[in-house]
Amino acid sequence: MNPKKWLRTILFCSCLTLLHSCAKNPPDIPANQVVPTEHQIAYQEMEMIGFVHFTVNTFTGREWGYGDESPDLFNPTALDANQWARVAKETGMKQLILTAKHHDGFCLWPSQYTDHSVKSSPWKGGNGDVVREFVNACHEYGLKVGLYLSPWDRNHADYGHPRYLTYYKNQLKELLSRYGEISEIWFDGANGGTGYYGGAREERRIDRTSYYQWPEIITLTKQLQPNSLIFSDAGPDIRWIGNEKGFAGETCWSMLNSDDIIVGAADPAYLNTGDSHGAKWVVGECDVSIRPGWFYHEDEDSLVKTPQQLVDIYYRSVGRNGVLLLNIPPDKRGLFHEKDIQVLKEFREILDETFKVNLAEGKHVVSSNYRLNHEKFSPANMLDGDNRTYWATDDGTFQATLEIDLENEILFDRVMIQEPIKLGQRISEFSVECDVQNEWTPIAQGMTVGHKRILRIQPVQTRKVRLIITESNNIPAISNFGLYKASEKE
Ligand code: FUL
Repeated sequence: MNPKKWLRTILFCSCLTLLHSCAKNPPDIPANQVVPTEHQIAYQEMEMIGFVHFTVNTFTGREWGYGDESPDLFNPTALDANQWARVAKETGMKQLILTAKHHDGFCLWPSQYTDHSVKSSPWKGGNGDVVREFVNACHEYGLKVGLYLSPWDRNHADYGHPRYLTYYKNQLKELLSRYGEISEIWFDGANGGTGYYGGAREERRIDRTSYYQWPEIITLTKQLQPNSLIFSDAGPDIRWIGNEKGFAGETCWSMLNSDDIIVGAADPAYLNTGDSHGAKWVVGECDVSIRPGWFYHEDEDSLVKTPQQLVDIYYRSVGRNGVLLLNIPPDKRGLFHEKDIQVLKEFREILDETFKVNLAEGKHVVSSNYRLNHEKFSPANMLDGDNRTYWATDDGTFQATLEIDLENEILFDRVMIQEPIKLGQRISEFSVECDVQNEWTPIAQGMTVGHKRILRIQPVQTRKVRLIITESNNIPAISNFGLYKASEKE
C-alpha cells in the first residue's frame, strides 16, 4: 500500500473507533460557564455542618464581648471537644467550625502575638489549647475542620490602624499552619464600633471597602490552605445567606456577582436568592443557632429550638440548595448541654425516618426526550439512587416532561429533586403534577433546584406523578428524584 493510502486507512479506522467509543460512552452534556469547584461540590454534598461558639462570653453571659474581659473568666470545668464531635457526627454533621477568636478578641489558642488568650487563663494552668483539642476531636470522628477568626477585634489596641492587619494576618498564619487541614475559614461581616481597644474605650469605624485588604487575606489563606473554602458575605467560595434564621430563598442560585459586594454591607436579599446571571459559583451557607443566642446562656435553656423547628429549618436550607450551619454553643462546663443534645437526636431521628425510603426509586419513568436516546442520559438514571448518573435532553431541548409510574397508589408529601451541579445549575422553573382520577393535578412548583430541592406538599395518594421542566438556562439535567412520606413526628 502506498503511504497516502496507509494514512487514509489509519485515519478512517481511528474515526470509526472514536465514533464507536462515543456511542458506547458519549461525553457528559456541555457544562455551564459557571460551575463549582470540586471542593465546592463536596461542600454542598455535606448538607449539614455545625458551629461552635465558645469564648469568654460563655462565662459573662454576653453575645458580643467588649474586649476588656479578663482571661481569668475563661475556666471551663469539664471541656470535652470529643463530646462535641461525637454528638455532631451522630446527628449527621460533616464538619464543625469553632470561633477561634470572636469580636472580643480572646483567643482560644495560645497565640504568640497576644497574651489575651487561653495561655493567660486558669484553664489547664494556662497550658491549654482549645483549637488543638477541637481539631483532634474532629479528626477522631472523621469531621472536617473549620475556623472562625473575627476580623473585628474589640480588645486590640491597634484595631482601626493598618498595624492591626499585620496582627490579624499573623494570627491567620498561626491557625492555618499549625493545625493541619482547615476546610473552611469564616470571615464575619460585623465590623467596627465601640470597644476596649487596649484601654482606649472608644468607638472606631473602619472603611469596609478598603481596611482589611481582603484580596491579600484571601491570597494568604489559599497559599497556606489551597483546599480550603473561604466564607464571607462575598465569598469567594461560600456566601452568607442573608439572615441568621437558616433560611435560603425559595429561589436560590449558587451563582452570584460577588466582585462588587462589600463584606459587612451586602444586600441580604441578593445573598438570599443568589443570581441566575452570577459570574461566580458561591454556595449559600445558612447559619442559625439552636438557641436564641450564639453563645451559651443558662437563661436560654428553656428556649432551645424544638426538633420540629430544626426540621423546618432543614427544609428551608438544605431543601433549598443551601448548606445548613447549625450552632450548638458549649456551656460553662465546656460541654454541649443535655437539652441541646436531646433535641439534636430527635431532629436526626425525624429526618432519618422521613428520608429512609424513596418511594419512587427504581420505578418506571418515561421522558418526553432523552439525549441521543442513550442510556447514559436515560430518565431511569434519576430513580437509580445514584447521584452520579443523570437524565438530560438533546441539544436545543430546554423543556421536558418526566412521567413516573409508581405501579400502585402511593401516599407521599415530600418531593425531592437534584441537579448534577458539577455541570452547573440550570433549571429555572418546574412543576410537579399527579394523576387524580385521570386528571393531571398540580401539587408543587418552583423555580430553582440546584444540589437539592425538597418541596413539602399536602399528602397525596396517586399512582402517577410527573415533573415538568418549563424553563432552563441550558439543556436540563436531573440526577435524583424522590418521593417521601414525612415522619409523624414532623
Ligand atoms: C455574626 C456575629 O456578630 C455573631 O456574634 C455570630 O458570630 C454570627 C455567626 O455572626 O455576624
